Amino acid sequence: MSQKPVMHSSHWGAFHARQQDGQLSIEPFSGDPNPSPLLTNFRHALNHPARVARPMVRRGWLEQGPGADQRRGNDDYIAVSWDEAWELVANELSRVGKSYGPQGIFGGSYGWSSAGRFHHAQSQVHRFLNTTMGGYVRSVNSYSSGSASVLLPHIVGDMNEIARRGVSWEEIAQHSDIVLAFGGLALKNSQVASGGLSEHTERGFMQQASQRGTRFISVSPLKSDLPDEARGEWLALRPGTDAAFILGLLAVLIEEGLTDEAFLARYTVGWPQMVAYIDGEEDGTKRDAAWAADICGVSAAFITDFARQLHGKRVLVTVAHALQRAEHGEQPVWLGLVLASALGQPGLPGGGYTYALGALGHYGKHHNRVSFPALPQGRNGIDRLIPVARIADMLLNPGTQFDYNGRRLTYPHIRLAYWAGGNPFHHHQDLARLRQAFCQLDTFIVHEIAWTSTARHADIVLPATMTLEREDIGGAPTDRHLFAMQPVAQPYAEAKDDYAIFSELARRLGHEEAFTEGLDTRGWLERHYHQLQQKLAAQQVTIPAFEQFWQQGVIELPQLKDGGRMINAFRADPDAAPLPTPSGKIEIFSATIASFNYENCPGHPVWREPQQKPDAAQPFWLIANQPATRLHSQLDFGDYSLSGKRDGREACSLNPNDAVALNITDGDIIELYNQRGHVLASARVTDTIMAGVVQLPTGAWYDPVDPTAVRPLCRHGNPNVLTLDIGTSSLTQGCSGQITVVQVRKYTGELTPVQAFIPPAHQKR
Ligand code: PGD
Repeated sequence: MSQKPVMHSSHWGAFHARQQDGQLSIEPFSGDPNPSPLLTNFRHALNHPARVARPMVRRGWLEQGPGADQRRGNDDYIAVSWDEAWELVANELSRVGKSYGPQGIFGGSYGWSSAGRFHHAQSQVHRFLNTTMGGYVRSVNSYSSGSASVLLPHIVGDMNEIARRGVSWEEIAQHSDIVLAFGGLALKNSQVASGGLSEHTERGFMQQASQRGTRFISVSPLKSDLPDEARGEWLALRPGTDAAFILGLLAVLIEEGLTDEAFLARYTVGWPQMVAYIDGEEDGTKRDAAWAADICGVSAAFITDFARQLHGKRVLVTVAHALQRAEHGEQPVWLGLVLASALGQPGLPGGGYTYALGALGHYGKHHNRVSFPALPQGRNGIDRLIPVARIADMLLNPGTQFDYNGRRLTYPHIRLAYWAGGNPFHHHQDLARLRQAFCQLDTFIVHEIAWTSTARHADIVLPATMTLEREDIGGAPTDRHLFAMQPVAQPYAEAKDDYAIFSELARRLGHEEAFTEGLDTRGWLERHYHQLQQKLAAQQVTIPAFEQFWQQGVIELPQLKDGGRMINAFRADPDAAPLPTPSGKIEIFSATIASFNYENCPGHPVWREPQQKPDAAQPFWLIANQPATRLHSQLDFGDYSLSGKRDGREACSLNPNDAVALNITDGDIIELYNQRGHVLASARVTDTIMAGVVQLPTGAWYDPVDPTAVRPLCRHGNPNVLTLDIGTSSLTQGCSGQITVVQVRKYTGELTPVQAFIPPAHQKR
C-alpha cells in the first residue's frame, strides 16, 4: 500500500495517514482548528490482537446447530474458511426465511460503525436483507435521541430541524446573553459527528461568545460538562431533576409577572393548562420554587433569583441528549421549550430553544445545500418494528404487546439476528438481561472488526475490514467538506469489507444482481458522486470530476446559511409559516399526546418521580455518560482510550466527601453494584462532581468474570451492567441508560487482569 500520506476521515475528524515501516502516522486535516485527540486511537489499531482475523463459528452452534443456547458469551470458537462460513450463513438464512419469513429476522443492527457513507454497515445489512430475504424486522429511532426524536414532532417540529438547523454558533457568539445548557456543552461530545466532522469549532465559538459577555450556565452534576473556554457557571442539580427545576423557574416567572404573555398567546397552545398544573389546580400540589428546591437539592431563594436573572435577556435554552436518555426523559426536553417560550425567546437571533446543542458536532452548524446520497435500502416487504432500545424486551417476550407513540404493537418472534457496525453489549442496558435475550435466538450473526463483547456472543463472526483498509467517501449534511477516504493499509488477515461479504452471500442466495446492481465499491462511489454532481449542477454549482476529487482527497460543498429557518419564519408570520404541529404552534399542551392516555407522559409536561431513586441500599446516583477518550466503545484498545484507564480499568469519579465516608482514596479499586450486577473501576476522587453522585463513562468493553452469572461482575468498568432496561415512557420508549442508582465500596475480592482485548479461545477445524 502507498507510503504517501492519504486522505481519510472518521466520525471524530479528517486526517492524512501513512504507513511507514509498519507504523501508522496520522496528521489531522489542516483545515481543522481544533483536531480531536481521538485520532490517536487509530495508531496501533490496524494489527491489534483484538482484531478478528478469520471467520469463526461458536462451537455449540457448529456442533448442535441453531437453537436457544445458554453458552452464548461463554463458549469457544472454531475457525472456518470463508467458503464454509458463507455456506453456513446462506443455509441458515434460507432455513429461517423459508420457515418463518422476514418476521423471523431482526436486522435492526443499530450502531455507528465508521464514517464512510458507502460502507455504512447498518445500511449494508438493511439493503442485503431487503434484496435477498424480502425484508426484516426493523428498529426505529436511536439510542442517542430515542425520546426527543419522537416527542419534538408533536410539540414543535422535526428533531433535526431544531437541532441541526436551529440556532447557529455564529448567532450565539454574536447575540446570546445567556446560554442555559441543561446537560452542559462538553467538548468530548461535540468532537464527534456521524459521517465525519472536519472542523471542530465549538471551543472557538464559546471563547468568542464569552469574550463578548455571553453567560454560559451548565446545569449538570458534573463540572466537566462545560469547557473552561466558556468561562461559565456550574449549577449542580440532583441527577434527573431538571424538569422539576424548570417548573420551579416557571412558577417564579408566573408569580412575578415575568412571562411574555403576548408571545405565549400568539405562538403557543396550552399555556393555561401549564399554569394550572404549576398552580396545583389538578391535584392540589403547588409546583413552586420551594417544591422544586426539595427535589433538586438547591434552595428556593436560588431558584427565585435565577428565574429573575433570565427575564429581559436574550436567552438560549438547550437540553442535551443525555437528559432524555432517562426515565421520563421527555419532560426536560418539553419543559426547556416551555421555558424559552415563557421568556418569549423562540425565533430571536441567539435566543429561544435549540435541542442538544453541543451533544454532537452536527448541531449549531450550517447545512449543505444538497446531501451526499445514501446507499439505497431497497424495499422492506414487511412493516414490523420496535423502538431501538426495546431489543431485549422483544427477544424475551415474543407475542407480547407494547405501547409506542399512540400505537399498540406486538413483539415478533425473532429466530435470527444479523448485526454489523454496532455493539449492543456496549449500547444496551442491563447486560445480564441482554445476554439472556440473545440466548433465545436460533442464530446470531455478527460482522466485526474486533472481538467486542457482541462478537463474543455471536454464533458466526465474520471479520470485517476497518475503515483504514478500504475506500469510501466521508461527509455529513452539516460538514462543508467531502472527503475521498483512501485506503491506508491492506485488510487485516482474512478480513473483508461488509459489502464483499454480503455480495457473496447474495450470490449464494440467488440475488447477487439485486444486491450489487453489477457494481463494485468503486462503481458505487462513482455513482453516488455523480448523483451529487447532478444535484448540484441543477443549482448551478460545479464540482470537479470524480477522478480529480479522488486525487485531491477533499472538496468543498456549498452551504445554506439558514440557521433557525423554521422558527424564524414562524416568528415573523405564524399564519403564513405555521409549525408542523397539529395546531401550527408550539404545543405546551398536546391534544395528540393527551389522547394516548399515557400516565407516564400526559398531554403537558409534568414532573414524575422516577422508579429508581437513591435509598439506603443504593445511595448513589451513577451517571453512565459518553466517554471522553473514544467514540462509544470504538477502538477501546486504542492509545488515547487506554491513556484514560488506570491499570487497564476505567476510572470512576466520586466526590472527596463521599470518598472519605467510604474510606476510599484516589486510585483504589472500587466496586459499584446494585441488583443487576457489579462493576470494578479505579477511583478518581475529584471535586468536579457533586456529592452523592458517581460517574463511570460508557465504552469499556464488557469483561465479565463469569459471563453466565445472574449478577455478573465486570472487571473492566462497563456501567451498562448496572443500568436499568426500561423505556423512557409509553410515548417514546427511548433508552434510559444515562442514570441509575448504585452502592459503592472499596473492592477487596480477588483482582484478575482485564481480558477484554484477548480474543476468545479458538481452534482450527
Ligand atoms: P459503537 O461503539 O460505536 O457503539 O452504540 P454503538 O453500538 O453505535 O459500535 C460500533 C461498532 O461498529 C464497533 O464495535 C466497531 O468496531 C464496529 N465497526 C466499525 N466499523 C465497522 C465496519 O466497517 N464494519 C463492521 N461490521 N463493524 C464496524 C452507541 C450508543 O450507545 C449510542 S449512539 C448512544 S448515544 C448511547 N449512549 C449511552 C449512554 O450515554 N449511556 C449508557 N448507559 N448507554 C448508552 N448506550 C448508547
